[in-house]
Amino acid sequence: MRDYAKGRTGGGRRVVLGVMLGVVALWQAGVASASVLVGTSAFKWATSSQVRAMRARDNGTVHGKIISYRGLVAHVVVVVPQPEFPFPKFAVHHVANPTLEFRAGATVKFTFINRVMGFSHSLQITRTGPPFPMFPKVQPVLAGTELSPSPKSRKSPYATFTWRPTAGHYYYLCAVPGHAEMGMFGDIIVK
Ligand SMILES: [Cu+2]
Repeated sequence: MRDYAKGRTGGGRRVVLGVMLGVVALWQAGVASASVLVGTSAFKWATSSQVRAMRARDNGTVHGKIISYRGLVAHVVVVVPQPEFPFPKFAVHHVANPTLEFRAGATVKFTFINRVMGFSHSLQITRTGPPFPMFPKVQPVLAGTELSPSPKSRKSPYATFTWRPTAGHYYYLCAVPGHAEMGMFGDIIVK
């Protein structure tokens, strides 16, 4: 980390950026190998028409920024949409970072799809709320995915997992460094 400090004072912004990217790469490698989440399936690949079909299965109802799932089986399709700039975000029914409402005891089936070329994202559920630091400490993660690959050959990576929540206030967020810090998260209300 000495190079990092030197780069800061010496005006070597490239050194700082290089070190930061290196740290992120190491962190991603560590996450990929060290933490296997219960209920997480490996990422698979979907064409655009398959993504449309998956999105059509979401059975939530939109009320402004809230999406409510009243049934005992909730199908939630969370997409990281293009374009993601200026800040990365999630979208459900094209609502950015919505509040998700579920019934306690429901079976909640998440599908997470990353549509952003060249970038990795994840979807994790935790009891820890904002503000999130650059490296969010959100253990234990209650459910979620590993870091996704980025889309390739016109196909988007997607992963599914199932969560059976008890009543409470939860959060979903992206665990890629800096993303939750920049607002890539939302509330989950279970009652
Ligand atoms: Cu992200």
